[in-house]
Amino acid sequence: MNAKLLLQPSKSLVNIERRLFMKKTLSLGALAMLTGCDPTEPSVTDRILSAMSRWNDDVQLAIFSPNKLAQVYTEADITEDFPFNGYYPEAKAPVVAEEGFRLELSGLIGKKESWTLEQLRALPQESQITRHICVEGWSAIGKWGGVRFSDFLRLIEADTSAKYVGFKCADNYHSSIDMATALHPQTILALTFRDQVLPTKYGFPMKLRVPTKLGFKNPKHIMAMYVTNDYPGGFWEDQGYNWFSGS
Ligand SMILES: Nc1nc2c(c(=O)[nH]1)N[C@H]1C(S)=C(S)[C@@H](COP(=O)(O)O)O[C@H]1N2
Ligand SMILES: [Mo]
Repeated sequence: MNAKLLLQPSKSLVNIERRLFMKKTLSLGALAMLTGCDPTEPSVTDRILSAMSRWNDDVQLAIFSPNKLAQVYTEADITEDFPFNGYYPEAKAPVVAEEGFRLELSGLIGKKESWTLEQLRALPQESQITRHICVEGWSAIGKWGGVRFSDFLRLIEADTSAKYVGFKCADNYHSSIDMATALHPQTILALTFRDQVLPTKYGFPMKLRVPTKLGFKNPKHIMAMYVTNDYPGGFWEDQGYNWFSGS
């Protein structure tokens, strides 16, 4: 994906932004409904996103409602040939060996011991069928399974009063989310895609599935994570994409 410049928002989108602000509600689905447009249509997504990017991160954080759920779908809705995306072509996706793999933990975490995939698979698992929306103008419905992230954060005694959770990936990608989103019930440390071990292209060994955020805030190939109060940014975030990028 190219770090394309964000377009100027139209007047109507600015108004929508204002209306949403007053309603203290903003979800990707709601944006699509309010604009009356198909969020899968590229130019529309660009315009929605440009309006969202002007949104102040702190304001968004303040009005984020931690229990608002992203829409869930049925097995029949799952997109066949779910797209691959990365800042490189699919053939370059990093191949991480399960043998010897350990998820490394650091920062404001009580229990910093690393985790094997076996250990993560032994924790209670759940799955979700949700829509992934990419800033590049496509969306697709997928099914991911794994560990509810809030459960994991509590298990490792993360300081959940801290501001951010950051992720480092095998391909040098990185991203971060606010703690409210980390604790959202639909945020999961995904180990499977369509009930199979997460394939390389979709982020083996694991991906953070965050249905309340845009695709680029769903890091794949996670090798390490940390909890911090220092703003961590991210690969696309550092190139100008709105950090919050979600609902
Ligand atoms: N490690 C890593 N994670 C990443 C990316 C990437 O390039 N590297 N791209 C992001 C973007 S922009 C999108 S849209 C999704 C694509 O996920 P998919 O390949 O499962 O569709 O992964 C996100 N997470
Ligand atoms: Mo994306």
